[in-house]
Amino acid sequence: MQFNNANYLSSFFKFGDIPTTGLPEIAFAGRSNVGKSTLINKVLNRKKLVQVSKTPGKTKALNYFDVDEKYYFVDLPGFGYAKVPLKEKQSWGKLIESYLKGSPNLKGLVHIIDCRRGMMDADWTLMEFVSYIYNELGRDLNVLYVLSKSDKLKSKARSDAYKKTIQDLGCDPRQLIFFSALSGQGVVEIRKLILEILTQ
Ligand SMILES: Nc1nc2c(ncn2[C@@H]2O[C@H](COP(=O)(O)OP(=O)(O)O)[C@@H](O)[C@H]2O)c(=O)[nH]1
Ligand SMILES: [Mg+2]
Repeated sequence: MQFNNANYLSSFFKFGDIPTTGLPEIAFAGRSNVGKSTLINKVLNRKKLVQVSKTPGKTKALNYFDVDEKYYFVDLPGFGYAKVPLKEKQSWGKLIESYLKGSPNLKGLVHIIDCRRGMMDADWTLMEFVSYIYNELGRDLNVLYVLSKSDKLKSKARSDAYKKTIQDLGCDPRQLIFFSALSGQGVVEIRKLILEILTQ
């Protein structure tokens, strides 16, 4: 298996507190409750490394996980939760902006989308935010899109959701993967793609 030994490193609330080690890292982003923590646990083959929250919008920090002492997985704060106060949303934006701008070792982003909902406003905001920042930097960021909770849809609805999201994103079908923590759909493929991104 690709990732054998993962440990929680630390949670950072300020970009300036993150140590610079030079290890390649990959970040995970998505709306609150989309299944981000569940996905990270599954990819790392761990049950409870990342806390699966029943209260959406609770994680406000950049949570770092050390993987095999070779990579970092970064669980970004969830966004798009309506009940979060504006001030908190703004501080989310600032933290993510300084993180994206100031992390030369960031190799890619896994953007998780609920397959039942498809691209929502908050997902577009994230996408625009990322492309704006990387345009300014004059670089590209590898993005892997994951359609989460695929067990919640029957096969016809699932294939409709796939087609619709490919169309919305205008991305290569290889960039969009279904995932289910219940059935295990997609996990092997996602591990492989993450490793490719980290070692590019
Ligand atoms: N049916 C189903 N439920 C899931 C799946 N992934 C996550 N969940 C549930 O969705 C809720 C939110 O998951 P969590 O990983 O905490 O989402 P996060 O806020 O994006 O980190 C939890 O109740 C999970 O058990 C999945 O693949 N299938
Ligand atoms: Mg979470």
